[in-house]
Amino acid sequence: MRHITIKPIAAMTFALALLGTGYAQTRPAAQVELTPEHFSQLDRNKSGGISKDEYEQFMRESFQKLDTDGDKRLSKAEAGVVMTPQQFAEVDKNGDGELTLDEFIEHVMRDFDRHDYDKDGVLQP
Ligand SMILES: [Ca+2]
Ligand SMILES: [Ca+2]
Ligand SMILES: [Ca+2]
Repeated sequence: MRHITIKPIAAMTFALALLGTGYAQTRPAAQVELTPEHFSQLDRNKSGGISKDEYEQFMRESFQKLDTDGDKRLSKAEAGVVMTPQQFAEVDKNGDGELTLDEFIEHVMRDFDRHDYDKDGVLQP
């Protein structure tokens, strides 16, 4: 399968796990690659790029899917489906052992910015 040449975006792998890609029980999240199918699920308006809005929207939905008990926080167990304990610690800014939506979004949007090399607010394949 042809892979789009976006560098694997660390935080995006959290979300890709939720797209049901035969994910990471067997391999680390960092090795999940962005396939054209993933890309098109993120590129909702089919503009050929993933805008910040599209990315954030997708991540908010991902957070809700991960939050299986619906308390608006991700416990280590909930987040453990898609991230390693080390990643969890990075996202958990205040170190209280749970991820709020704010912590999660802040982390993933910083990741977006880091990969938006030309700083136009859109990730292109
Ligand atoms: Ca788009
Ligand atoms: Ca929860
Ligand atoms: Ca926290």
